[in-house]
Amino acid sequence: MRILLYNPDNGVTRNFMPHLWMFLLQSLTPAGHEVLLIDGNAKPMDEVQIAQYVRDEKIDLVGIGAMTRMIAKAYRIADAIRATGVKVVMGGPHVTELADEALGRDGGPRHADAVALGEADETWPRMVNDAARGELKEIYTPVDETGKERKPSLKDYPVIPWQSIDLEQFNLVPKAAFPLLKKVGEGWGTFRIIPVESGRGCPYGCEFCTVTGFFGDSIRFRTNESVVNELLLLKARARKEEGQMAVFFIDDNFAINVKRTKSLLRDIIAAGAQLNWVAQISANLLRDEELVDLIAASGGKWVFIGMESIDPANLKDMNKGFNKPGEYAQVLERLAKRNVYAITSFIFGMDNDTVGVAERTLTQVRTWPPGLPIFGLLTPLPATPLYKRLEAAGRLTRVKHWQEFIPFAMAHTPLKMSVEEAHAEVRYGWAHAYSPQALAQAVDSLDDQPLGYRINIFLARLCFRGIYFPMMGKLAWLKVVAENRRTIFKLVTEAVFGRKARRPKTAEDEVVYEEAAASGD
Ligand code: B12
Ligand code: SF4
Repeated sequence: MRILLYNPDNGVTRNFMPHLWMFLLQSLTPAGHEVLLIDGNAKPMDEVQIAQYVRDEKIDLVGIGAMTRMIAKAYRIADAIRATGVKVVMGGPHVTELADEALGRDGGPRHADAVALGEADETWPRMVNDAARGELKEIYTPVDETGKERKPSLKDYPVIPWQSIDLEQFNLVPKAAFPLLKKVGEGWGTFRIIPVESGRGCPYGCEFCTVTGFFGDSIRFRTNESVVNELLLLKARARKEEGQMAVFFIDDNFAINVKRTKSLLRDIIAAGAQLNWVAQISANLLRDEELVDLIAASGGKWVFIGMESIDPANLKDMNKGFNKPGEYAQVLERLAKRNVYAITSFIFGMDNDTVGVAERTLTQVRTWPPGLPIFGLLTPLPATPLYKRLEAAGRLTRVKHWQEFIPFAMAHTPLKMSVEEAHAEVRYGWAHAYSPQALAQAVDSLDDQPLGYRINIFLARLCFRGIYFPMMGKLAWLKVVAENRRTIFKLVTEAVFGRKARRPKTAEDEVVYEEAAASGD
């Protein structure tokens, strides 16, 4: 069969990296079938285009995966494909929780011929074989011989052939940025961020999160050797294509077992498998100095920290009392000392939030080393404890909010603010953290870092801005470039003419500065 795996875009932002499930299922597909991949973030298609593609490419089976946020688009695409007579199977967190919706068993229209519940590493090959024989069933559940749910072990993780996979659609270097990036150094023809998992599962059970329910509260790890080999493959590819390759360890909590993480990082260093990497790690686990040393030495550049709130009462409500706002600054300083920075994620619209929460949060953020703050609204995702609590209390205002997806819009009313006030707080957060002034400050505060580093921070900030402010078209980008022209001019001037002597920070520096200025250095 010719199989197409498709991941829809969310219509608002473009993801900066491809989705792992597609490469994983491609690698797990039984021999004898050809698998094509389309990520709507990189190759946007509407319903008409995808139906045409399926006909032109003579596709026999389509697999679609989607988070709740993209499910409405996923269903529209699935409907268009099914109308051509081709079967559609769906998987991922949303249809796992609401299989009846996808199968049209809840009174609504049917969108999928079959769904894979939960992790599909072991069920996908069965689905493909059944589809090839024309015997596709409706529901595939990962169970053992006795019918008990079985989570796949990651001990025999497949080798994803990164050396040969077509990654053309996933190059992040925009052509317009070439001249600037060339100045930063050789090897910027491509820039890819590749998802790699080293383990699955998280026992913490935060109230709003799908993960503990979906992947389970017991944690499974790949072997160090298999992760290291994957990094070596990626490194070799980057060298071959004279490009940049970074890795996003998509584990929900990369350091959930600190001993294991340290041993993995040591093995990465020993094998010379370092690539620049990003990972999600909760703040409580970053108290360990040795861990942070190893993060930096193994290539760690950014850590995504789900801070959620600076209010301990909110954190307690969300079952995330292990986050201690009092130690956030210390944790970020510890990282920054090793040139590792943080993507700090906040949620507004929690029950103890009141008007002004965005400014109160930003006041703290401004005292921290520069990072990438992101702001979202508390969203009741299907089957989470949060959803169940709000539903039981009759507080959901849009019970099936995913069917009519609106970015950054609440689906329930918080206790101490109106919905509109919560929306305004998020807008305030983004507008003030990503204003041209804030971007310039972030670049200036890293004045003692190499130029390439500061350009990276600046570009990362520009891209992150696009999570909230639509930046999909050329016009939107031009506007942003115009607004930030001073910072761009400064960085470009430095790239072309070299760096001016820096402004002194201490009396001792002042002498050096004056001498440098006198010598024209
Ligand atoms: C990496 C990641 C991201 C990346 C983007 C995705 C990417 N390019 O990889 C980033 C950081 C951008 C991101 C953003 C967001 N994310 Co996210 N993300 C993840 C994360 C950590 C890993 C995803 C992953 O690769 N997992 C590993 C793979 C192997 O698992 P999987 O994708 O589930 O696939 C398996 C099965 O589901 C199944 N499967 C999946 N698809 C298909 C398709 C078919 C046909 C079949 C048969 C099977 C199948 O088979 C796979 C193998 O077992 C997950 C949590 C998690 N651990 O999964 C959250 C998660 C998916 N994200 C989540 C959320 C909520 C978001 C945001 C909305 C957060 C926000 N408030 O802004 C945004 C929205 C992004 C957008 N574009 O709109 C939720 C989704 C819950 C839900 N019900 O939809 C999750 C589960 C985390 C959570 N806290 O609950 N995310
Ligand atoms: S720590 Fe992260 S992955 Fe684990 S339950 Fe909480 S939000 Fe989800």
